[in-house]
Amino acid sequence: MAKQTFETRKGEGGETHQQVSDDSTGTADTARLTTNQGIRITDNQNSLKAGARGPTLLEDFVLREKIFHFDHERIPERIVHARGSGAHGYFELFESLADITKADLFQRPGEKTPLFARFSTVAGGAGSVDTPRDVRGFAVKFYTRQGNWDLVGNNIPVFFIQDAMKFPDLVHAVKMESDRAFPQAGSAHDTFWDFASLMPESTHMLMWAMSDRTLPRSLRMMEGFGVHTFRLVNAEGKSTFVKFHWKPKLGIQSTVWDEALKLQAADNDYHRRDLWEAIAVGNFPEWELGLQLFDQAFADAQPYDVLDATKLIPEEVIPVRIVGRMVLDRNPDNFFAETEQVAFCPANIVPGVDFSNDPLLQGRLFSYLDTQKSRLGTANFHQIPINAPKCPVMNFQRDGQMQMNVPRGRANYEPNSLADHGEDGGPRECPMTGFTTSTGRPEHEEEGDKLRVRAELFADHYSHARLFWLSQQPAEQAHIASSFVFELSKVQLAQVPARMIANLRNVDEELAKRVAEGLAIALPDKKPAAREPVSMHPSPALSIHANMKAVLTGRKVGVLIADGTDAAELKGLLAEIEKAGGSPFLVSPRIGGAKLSDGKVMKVDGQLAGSPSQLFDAVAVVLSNAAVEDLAKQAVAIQWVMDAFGHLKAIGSNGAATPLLEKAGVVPDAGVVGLDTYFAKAAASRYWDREPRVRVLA
Ligand code: HDE
Repeated sequence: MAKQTFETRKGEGGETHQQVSDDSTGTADTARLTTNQGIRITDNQNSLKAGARGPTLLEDFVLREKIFHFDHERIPERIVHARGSGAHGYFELFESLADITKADLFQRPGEKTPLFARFSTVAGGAGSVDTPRDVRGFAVKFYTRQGNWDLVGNNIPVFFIQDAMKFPDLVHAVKMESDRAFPQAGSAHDTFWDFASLMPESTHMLMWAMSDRTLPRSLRMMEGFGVHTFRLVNAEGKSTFVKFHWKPKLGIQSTVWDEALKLQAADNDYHRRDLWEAIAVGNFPEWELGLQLFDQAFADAQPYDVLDATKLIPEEVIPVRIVGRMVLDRNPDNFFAETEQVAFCPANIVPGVDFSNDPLLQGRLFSYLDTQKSRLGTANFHQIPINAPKCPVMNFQRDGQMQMNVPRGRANYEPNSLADHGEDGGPRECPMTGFTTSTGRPEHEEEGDKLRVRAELFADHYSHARLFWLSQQPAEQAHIASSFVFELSKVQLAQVPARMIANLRNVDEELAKRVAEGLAIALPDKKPAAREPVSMHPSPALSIHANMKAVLTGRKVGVLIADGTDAAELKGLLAEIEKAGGSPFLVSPRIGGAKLSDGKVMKVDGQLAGSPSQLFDAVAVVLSNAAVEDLAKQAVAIQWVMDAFGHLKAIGSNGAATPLLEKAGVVPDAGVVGLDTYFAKAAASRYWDREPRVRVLA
């Protein structure tokens, strides 16, 4: 029998008892399996039975506790944004913003504030795929010295609706249909388009949703936006309107639709894996935080309302001022404890940041706190480590389910005079450093009668949708038109596609015509606009293609090899890819590797059948004459090359690989190159000019 002693340890959470063992095996105490009550378990393989073949006994508390806990492992998933991936990191300030805000994290250049970020899709359940056509959530929790600030945004700067009143309708419409429970994680179905076509205010967001913004190549390569207009407030109480932007260091990069569809089969966890692996190898994802700052006079002078979340302020009008950066440098230790239990709330702000009257934002201020209670089951969810502020939390809130703190003394009310009697009287309010709500002048002066109305300019539903359309390059416009065709072609309610196109005629006649032609239906009459659209200058900042970075950094190159591949040629290629910052991923017909020309076996990262080319940003095919004869007969190899070509990727190949390229229908263009030093440069781009040759777009 092991000798046991008990030691008392003072910990952060009070006093804990730690068992110290001294048994003959010398196994560390922490390696001993115990029940949740700390009882050591002798056998974790067999339940307790009355005889070897007898019934299991009810008294087996070890079994019952284990199964009981397992039964309750799942918690309600988020009603939206259920599928997500998160990481720890920090925010580093570049310049002091003391003149604009008193928020502590914006005072001292160079200072770092810890944070946790979570990215998500919106419509699908927690186990759904990573790459549907969907908006991406972009939520950041800053653990500042003044408390937690949550910037809970999306990868698109506008939203579908203007008023929180419509959110449950929007979400019901987009999620799987309630009688049949499909489709999962996709908007291409009746109820979504029925609703969207009846909501002209959603038109601008639909343009974004139908663009490649909803098909990000990587979570590391998408922008983030706070969406609403917020306020920054300085020490004098002066408030400045602000829109928050996150700019990815790797540039924006999207996939093409066919690629996104195939990715759903190739890797259900494509984005989650990509984020995890990048952080694990030290390629820390990074974004710059930018601000668009403006005042009431600017707001009043615009032909749209800055409180309307379906509108944006073009960067060409108010430039984005870069003030700091976010770096994600640590994967979660435990997905459930951190990524699943993290509870964001737009109402979590710090002194120096404040809300605007945006009616969508105002509704969110209620919703998130409410949802956390139902998801995490207790009003004490803020005590879970991932949600707990990293500054002192002191108040008279008490009790509730799963109370983790042990408040001392009897001061659970205020005012009290217990301190006069030598007892701890507890904390007090602080008029000087506490949070003060901005008076919101002059915006709030417009408050009048209580009315269920929308402000006048909210009725302009099309100007910004047109601005977005006109700011896209031709290939992007073709993708948008084709996405409308794809989505509407899945709709079975006869009246819906025509109703949607009637709306689109207000955005752009050409777009409406292309969608109608793609669906082979007559162009419907134009829907009368509630308010005539105004014309705005195109904004190149809204185009992905205009802002992509032709760099290989952070990108993956699939390299197909087989027995007989020339060792020197392969070595040179891998060195070139790595020199350019890319990560080669070796693929061969068999996972054990390929025997190269020098007789040595080259280990590979993936088997051909399990590593389709949509997993990569560019591909290279390095084969021997003997191997190509065999591979050119195999559908999997032909498809590998054909998809890379169809997805507009660079294809590098050696001479011996030519028969396979020919079989795959590859025709020469700027992206079809040899394996010389030019390959790494070519691999950093996509070849949009090729697209009309590989698919018909609307
Ligand atoms: Fe959310 N949203 N939302 N939302 N939202 C939630 O909160 C809601 C909106 C966003 O990674 C929920 O914890 C309402 C806009 C993100 O955990 C819920 C309205 C934007 C995330 C909720 C909106 C967002 C959520 C579900 C209209 C971009 C995931 C679970 C008034 C600015 C955060 C949860 C994470 C999550 C409500 C509109 C972004 C139900 C009522 C606009 C990124 O509370």
